[in-house]
Amino acid sequence: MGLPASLQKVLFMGLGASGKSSIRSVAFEGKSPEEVKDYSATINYTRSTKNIIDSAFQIFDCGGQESFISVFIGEQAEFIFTDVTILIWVVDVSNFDEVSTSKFYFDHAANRLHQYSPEAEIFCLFHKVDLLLPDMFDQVMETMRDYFVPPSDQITIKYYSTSIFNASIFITIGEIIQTLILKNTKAKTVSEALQEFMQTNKELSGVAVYTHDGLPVFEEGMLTDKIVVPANLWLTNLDRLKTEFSSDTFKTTLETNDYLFVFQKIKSELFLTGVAQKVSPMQYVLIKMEKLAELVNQLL
Ligand SMILES: Nc1nc2c(ncn2[C@@H]2O[C@H](COP(=O)(O)OP(=O)(O)OP(=O)(O)O)[C@@H](O)[C@H]2O)c(=O)[nH]1
Ligand SMILES: [Mg+2]
Repeated sequence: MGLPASLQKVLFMGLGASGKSSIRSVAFEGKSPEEVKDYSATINYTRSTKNIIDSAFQIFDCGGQESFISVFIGEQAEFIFTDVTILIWVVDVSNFDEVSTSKFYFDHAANRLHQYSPEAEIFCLFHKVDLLLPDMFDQVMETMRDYFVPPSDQITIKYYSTSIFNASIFITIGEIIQTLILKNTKAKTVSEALQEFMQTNKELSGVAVYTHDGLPVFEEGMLTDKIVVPANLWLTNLDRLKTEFSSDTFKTTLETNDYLFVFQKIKSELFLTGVAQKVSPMQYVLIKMEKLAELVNQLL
């Protein structure tokens, strides 16, 4: 394991209590939504690092109270916004009263980012969507998108709707992180191997590699969106299984009416998962997955 090629700086910003620290804990530290229920404000900012394959991320979780944000976009702007790879701006969509305040700081942050890290990408998360009434969802999202336009036409933003109480947070953060990981040679090799494997092994409908926190880092094939929830459930229970059987190697299958899922621990704190339609004989699927695990392990 060589030194990481470079440390990629990831900023989480947004108003106080919008959900930044919760997202960080759930998506990067394997916490359950229940464990982050009690709100305690981030003072100033926290810094943590996360390694995924050969990529290393330095995650800045910036406190969102106005006394902090105003300093980040003010006196400390150069320090905060220099060498940034991505900015993730979190907006609490259930808190209508503060949306305009969030946009005010967002514009400043986006401009600062453009000034100090012109190559950085901006992701805007409309968060806590679980608190919206289902029939309001589309309208609220449309309004939010129209409102959070970039402050200048040189800045582009990608928008997502998220909640820590469903798979959306893993899908979203996974998608954001995947683009960064794939800049790395080793990761690219793994991704290509998965692609090739899927082309020649039609018994499988989808394969994915997850971090042990539940983030999808590679996904290939048609049905990968079906994997995220079972993968998360499996990962949450894995620690208990490990304790009970004092074993480190686990392979589990899960059958539904239509699908067969296989979960398997591989190297580097990663998990290989696959989904097949039940028309494929189980034994075939298991053998293929075993082969794929071996292949990926060699590449990691
Ligand atoms: N309903 C709902 N609540 C959430 C969600 N995400 C976070 N929360 C709750 O919102 C509160 C926000 O907490 P934090 O994540 O600490 O907020 P923060 O953005 O880090 O706040 P500061 O550190 O003050 O900037 C917590 O009580 C979370 O449980 C979500 O997706 N849905
Ligand atoms: Mg916080």
